[in-house]
Amino acid sequence: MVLRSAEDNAPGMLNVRDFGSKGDGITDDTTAIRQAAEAANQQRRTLFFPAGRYIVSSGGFDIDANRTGWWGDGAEIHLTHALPGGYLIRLFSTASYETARANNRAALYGLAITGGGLGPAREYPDTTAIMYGDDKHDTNSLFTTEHVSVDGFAYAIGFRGNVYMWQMEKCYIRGGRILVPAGLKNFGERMVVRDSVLADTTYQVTEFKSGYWFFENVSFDNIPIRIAGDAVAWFTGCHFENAGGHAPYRYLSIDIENGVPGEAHITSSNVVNNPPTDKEYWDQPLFWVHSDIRNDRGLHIQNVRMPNSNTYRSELSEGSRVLVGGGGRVNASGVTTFTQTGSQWVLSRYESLLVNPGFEEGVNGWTNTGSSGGQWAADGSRPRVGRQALRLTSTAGRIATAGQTFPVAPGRHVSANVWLRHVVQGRGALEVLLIWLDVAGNPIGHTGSLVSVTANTDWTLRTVMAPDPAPAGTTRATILFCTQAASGTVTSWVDEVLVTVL
Ligand SMILES: [Ca+2]
Repeated sequence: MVLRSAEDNAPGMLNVRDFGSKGDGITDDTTAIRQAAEAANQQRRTLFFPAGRYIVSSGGFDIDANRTGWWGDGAEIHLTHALPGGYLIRLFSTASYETARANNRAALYGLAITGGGLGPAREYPDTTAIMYGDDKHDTNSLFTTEHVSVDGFAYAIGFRGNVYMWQMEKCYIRGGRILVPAGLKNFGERMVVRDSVLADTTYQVTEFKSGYWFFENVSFDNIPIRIAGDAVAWFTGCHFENAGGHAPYRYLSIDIENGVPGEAHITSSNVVNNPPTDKEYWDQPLFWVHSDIRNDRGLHIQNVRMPNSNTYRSELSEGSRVLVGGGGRVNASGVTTFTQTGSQWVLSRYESLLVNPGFEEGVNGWTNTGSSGGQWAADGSRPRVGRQALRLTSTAGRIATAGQTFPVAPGRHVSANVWLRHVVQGRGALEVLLIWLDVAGNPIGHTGSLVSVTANTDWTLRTVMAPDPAPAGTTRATILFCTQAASGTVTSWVDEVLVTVL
């Protein structure tokens, strides 16, 4: 028995130092911790780790949360090398929520679990820091992990077999993916992550393939997330930052697994990017939804804010200023963007407010009422997308136009992505503008030219955004393409007109 001060020992707990562990950062404490953990399990008591750095050289510590738990007070448990295919700590329970009063306390508390260091080159490969559940017990419920940090493992958190009514609170998971396999038993009922930080997996994708996940007040920093199959995830009061930007890494991907698309709800949350550098321009939509658009699974976004500042920009590179890609189901409302740095968004490239936005049905849905002698036609000679584009042709003094009207309320911003091509034999311009309309359909102002193309230009994606929101009295707006020649002949092409009201 080692002499120690009374305050070292929390009431009712076994002290790991009573079994010979040193926690000095040098001594291998593996054997002492195993003996202490076995005694704690037999006596149904919590094992206490006083402050210190406990070195372990092997893993496979199994903790029955119904009988015992590990609590630390500024204690670090450091694994000295990788455990290929293995785990450091596994939590399971031999009693379910129906009988398990013991499970109501935290099974892991106040511990730092450390491995090889941060970054893929240092994290222990094929090694899981904390594994939850097993194949033997249908009773793996009410696990709580609290005030625990993990870093330095390829897999920070793993699940197997059966886990439900599980929660992780006030934890800091840095580096290392979270992997949730398909087919968790009990449907993965009520899996909660609260007031925590998941950070820096450097393009390693954290995956949820089953379970009902509730993330509340969680920061996801530099973490691409994939929700697939039976998994459903709710994100409330969360912060998504800088998940990856380059294909295929996105903030959040909804994917089909075993024929079933995942589902995610992002509510009252922030989405931010660090300022792009040369290497870090965002070239992909932030969210990607691969689902059947006819069912409700997919992505649901409500009250999401994308702030800009000198520190953060919601800005994508030329070529893809799109919030949601992939063609699946998207429901969105209350998405707020800030435009002071010129950032512009289209909500979803598959949710244009226009009829026939790609001219695949000729000019159906479009009008050319502002034309003055210019020609307009659907043209299959060189479409940007699909079989046809719109062609506007003008000679000196003539004007060719095409426009379409869509609903918009006062105070809303209109944003569009559009592909433009322009061939000038002489002198002339293609201009894009918005005309605001009142309830009677009369113009109550226009934006002036938002895009003006005067030089020969092959297909180019342009973002069109009114600098001011729709004025009072607006009920609809017309997006208008206008080609005008001062001399010679000017021909413009337009395709994929994707209009979003923000
Ligand atoms: Ca087309």
